Amino acid sequence: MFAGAFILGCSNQSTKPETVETKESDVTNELVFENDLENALGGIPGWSNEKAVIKMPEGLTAHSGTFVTKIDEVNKYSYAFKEYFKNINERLPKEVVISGWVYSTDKNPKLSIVMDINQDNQTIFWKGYSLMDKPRELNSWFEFKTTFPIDQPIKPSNQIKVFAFNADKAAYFDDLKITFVF
Ligand SMILES: [Ca+2]
Repeated sequence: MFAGAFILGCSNQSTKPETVETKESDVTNELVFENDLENALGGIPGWSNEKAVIKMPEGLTAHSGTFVTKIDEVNKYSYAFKEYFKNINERLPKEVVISGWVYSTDKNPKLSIVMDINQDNQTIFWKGYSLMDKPRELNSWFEFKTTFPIDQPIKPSNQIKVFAFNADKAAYFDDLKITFVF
């Protein structure tokens, strides 16, 4: 669509500014936070729980670089995206798209991605996405992606947390991506 508009713009100068405006409004409709975990231990605004960040154990390969976030039956919560809506954007999101890569050494039937929306740490609502609800290959990286609609009223003062949770045995996550759609 953009390519077509661009060709039109070349033959007719007056259409050019319109094309640019459309493109910009498309882009500002989304805000993306990506994290490959490589710099997580140094502290990144909007992300927390650095104690769940490790170097991928010897003999295993991280999805990117060397750092990942690990959960198991003892350390239940992964490295997390945690931020107030007012710090993310002046508008409130309509949906949140969460994607990344997961590596599980065992079946981990309850392994999930959770989005928790809270006010002063009191959950207003939360949504979960089960990562192992279909047969998955163990000991290899696979990509996940889920979209959580914001289908209940939220306020700028609410906080959103996104994290992985509920592993009975080790599970590793890497290259997390949180996309806010406005
Ligand atoms: Ca990494």
